[in-house]
Amino acid sequence: MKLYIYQHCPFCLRVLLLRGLKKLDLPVQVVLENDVETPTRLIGRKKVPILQKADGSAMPESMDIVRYLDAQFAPPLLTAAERPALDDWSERAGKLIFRLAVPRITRGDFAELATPEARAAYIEREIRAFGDLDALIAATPELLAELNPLLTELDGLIPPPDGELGESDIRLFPLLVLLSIVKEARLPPAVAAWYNALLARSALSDFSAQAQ
Ligand SMILES: N[C@@H](CCC(=O)N[C@@H](CS)C(=O)NCC(=O)O)C(=O)O
Repeated sequence: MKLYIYQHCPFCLRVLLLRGLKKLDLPVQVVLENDVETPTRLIGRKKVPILQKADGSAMPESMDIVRYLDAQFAPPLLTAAERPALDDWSERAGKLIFRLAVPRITRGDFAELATPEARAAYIEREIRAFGDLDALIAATPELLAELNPLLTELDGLIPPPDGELGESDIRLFPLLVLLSIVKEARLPPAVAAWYNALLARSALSDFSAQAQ
């Protein structure tokens, strides 16, 4: 099996989190942002993550891959019930976190942006999705002022750091990884404890070393 990803991609981070937590021996290949051919050959369109299975078939969609891998490699890890309040938070805060993180990711050090052509393709894709990226950087204080009350709210919702995990945790974690590229962002204590415990257990690195 092989997993195709972009390092910055929050959907890919869902699968990377499960892979890390379950210590799966699953090779990872980073696809360049201007490589249309590889994902199209596998799933007929330019999207990651993609899991290439042992039989050569390819599976798209992060949560499908997460469920498949969790079922394939016993014991199952994602045994906690859905947490609707957490999913609702991820839905609301996600849009804000994307607007903070994406312009910084376009300037960041990620393997999928390793060539000038790949970075240019990514910048073009994100300008199509988010508009003027410099304007988003300039709006950092306003975006953080909107996000901080949401982070305080999350501090009251977050499960204990050593608790049972479920799909809601898998959806939330990548948003906090994205936020780690925002230098001024601060996690409240319970959120930080949960996040740092998952980082340590999964042996993943976040983007804080290149925070801007
Ligand atoms: N619903 C998909 C979304 C995956 C997705 O949007 N991936 C983005 C990267 S974050 C992508 O590959 N975009 C490529 C493009 O649109 O060119 C999933 O959960 O896997």
